[in-house]
Amino acid sequence: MSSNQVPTLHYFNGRGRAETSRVLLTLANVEFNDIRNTLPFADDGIKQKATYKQLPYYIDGDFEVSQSLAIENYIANKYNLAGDSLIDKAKVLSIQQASYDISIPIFTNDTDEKKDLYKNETLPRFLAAWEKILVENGGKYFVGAKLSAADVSAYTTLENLFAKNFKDIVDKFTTLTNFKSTFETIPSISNYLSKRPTDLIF
Ligand SMILES: N[C@@H](CCC(=O)N[C@@H](CS)C(=O)NCC(=O)O)C(=O)O
Repeated sequence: MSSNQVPTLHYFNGRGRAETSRVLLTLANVEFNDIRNTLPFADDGIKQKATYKQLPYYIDGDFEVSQSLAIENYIANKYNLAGDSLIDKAKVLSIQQASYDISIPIFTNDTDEKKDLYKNETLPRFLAAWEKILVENGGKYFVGAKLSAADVSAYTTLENLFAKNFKDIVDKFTTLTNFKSTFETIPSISNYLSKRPTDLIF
């Protein structure tokens, strides 16, 4: 692949809404330009190009797309990580969307009441559902019999939870914690994690 064919993922210097796409590309062994724009987001350059003037924004040859979940799905479909059947594709998307339901409140809950509800009710409910799905599917993969975008979304979400002081809650779900540890031993992932830039934001 010549350098001008390498896809480019524009985001900021943090995991945020781009990390799942970065990990998907890593798992698929796809070389990519990991562009980390500075904040405040200058009103020129990529901001002018991005559909909604927000990031992440993904460029693959002539194709350009906004919205993190659309980018994740494009990458997952292109590199056979989106599920092998119609039903598996729906199951993968269900985990991907649950990931956003889990992750977004970490950053947006702005009152003690909302934070308590999240910690005591919402998060345990979502994690219990994930534990059940994973156990019922054999404990190794969230969907089907091989790694998929569902596993990547679940991994990056669990990693966010560890980073944001919810490890004690995740630890109550042993299949999920084992899944996280095992995912980190995949050679391409372990290599990526060891070289990943330190987050400045998110
Ligand atoms: N729904 C969009 C949300 C994108 C979004 O809110 N991006 C933020 C960073 S997480 C951004 O570009 N902020 C800079 C700005 O709005 O100037 C997605 O998931 O991609």
